[in-house]
Amino acid sequence: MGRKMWIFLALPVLGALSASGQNYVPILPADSPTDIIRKAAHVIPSPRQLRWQQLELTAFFHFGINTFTDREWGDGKEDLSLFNPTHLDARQWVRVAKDVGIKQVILTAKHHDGFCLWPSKYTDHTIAHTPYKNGHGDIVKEFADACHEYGVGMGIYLSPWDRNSPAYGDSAKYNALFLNWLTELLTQYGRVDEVWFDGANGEGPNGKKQVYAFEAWYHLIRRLQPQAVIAIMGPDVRWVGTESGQGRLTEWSVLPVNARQEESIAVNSQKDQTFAPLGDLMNEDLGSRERLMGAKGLIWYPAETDVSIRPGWFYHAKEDSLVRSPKGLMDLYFTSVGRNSVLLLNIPPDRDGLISDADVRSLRGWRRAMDGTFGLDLGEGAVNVKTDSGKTIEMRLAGEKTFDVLSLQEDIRVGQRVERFVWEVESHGEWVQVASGTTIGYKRLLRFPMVTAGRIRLRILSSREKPVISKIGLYKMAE
Ligand code: FUL
Repeated sequence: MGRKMWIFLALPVLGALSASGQNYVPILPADSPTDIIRKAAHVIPSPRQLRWQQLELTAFFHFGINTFTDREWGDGKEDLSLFNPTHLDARQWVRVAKDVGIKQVILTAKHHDGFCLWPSKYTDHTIAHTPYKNGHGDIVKEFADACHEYGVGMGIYLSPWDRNSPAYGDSAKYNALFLNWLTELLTQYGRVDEVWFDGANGEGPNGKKQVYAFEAWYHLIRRLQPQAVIAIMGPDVRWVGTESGQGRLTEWSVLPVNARQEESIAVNSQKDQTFAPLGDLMNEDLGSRERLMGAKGLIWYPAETDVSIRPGWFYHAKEDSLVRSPKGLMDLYFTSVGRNSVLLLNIPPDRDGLISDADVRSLRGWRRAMDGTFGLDLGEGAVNVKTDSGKTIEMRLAGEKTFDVLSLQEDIRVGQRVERFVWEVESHGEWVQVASGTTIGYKRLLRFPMVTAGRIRLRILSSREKPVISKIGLYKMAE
């Protein structure tokens, strides 16, 4: 369930400029393939995208009427008297997340069933009509206050698809309502760092045809919470294309832009712009040289890997034994953050309104494994013995070291450039290849059978302009 729908309409809005690179760059008819690749090498994240990428770990809290009906998608006809989390403690949710190293959390303020976790003035289908705190509760507020108290980024998920609202399908009316909801969420709860628009829509062939006013939504968000990234059906953060937790081995953050936006560029030049990329985001290849050649422009559009700690997105008691293990969570880290993506891990609160023990245990085990693995960088104290025009980086370690994990990072503030590399260690006077890969981007993690060596080297076999590696780390997996 939950395959995102990709109807890319017009998505104007942002675009940070810096001295050397741009968040968006047009491709002109006269540009040669070499020009295009040079341009691609200089597309860079906006400040809000950079901040988001550096978080690495973020979380989702799926919580709502589905928690009480044991469903994944509600139909909007739920009896709201069922909603009564008696021990709800949003501070516990945020603490659990923070303790495991998660830097930003997103709450499903309204899922597809239309139930609002805050007492919106614009619909009756809200928490105000539940037994929770006798109708005086506001879970968005409890959540936001906890985020701000603990210094964890706060994000809002607001489902465009709405199975409850009578306005849904009356495009103008629903879009106005949606703007009202957004305004409430963006003005009543302090700083917001991410707004998540789900592409999922289960309307069948005879369903309601709602045309979303994305541009108006984006402009409102930029005006009210300019630091917030807009994810998925949005310009700043792209869905990785699967809910399995497996990012691509070749993951480019620089993608072709939808051609249609050329007009907007002209009209809005000098303004904050944003564009959606062309095509199917589930495709294996989104940013290869071949892909870029046909583009009308290039944008920075990085991947977010959303995945649940349980089989479902909402809490179901029957899934208590199916919570991902610490090892499973570690694997997710490697296949998301380790593949140039941010991890968005869903941890759904239960009917009491708490993250359940099973999830907490697993998360703690994962944290221990993370600390045990990444707490000590065996590359510390290494001396750079050769850097040949950025293409070969050779280092002498501070003694012989034994390791089985390599972490590579590009300085994405200047762009994403590496296309292919090999990783070698010196053994008995000879260079032996232990790993290889394609893209690096913000971070690339590689695992390989344990090796012991005193000299190591990274050889970049192919790149777009001069690669800029910002960090090489060596680690040994914790037991
Ligand atoms: C999907 C939705 O349909 C799921 O219920 C969940 O919210 C997931 C994160 O996105 O598209």
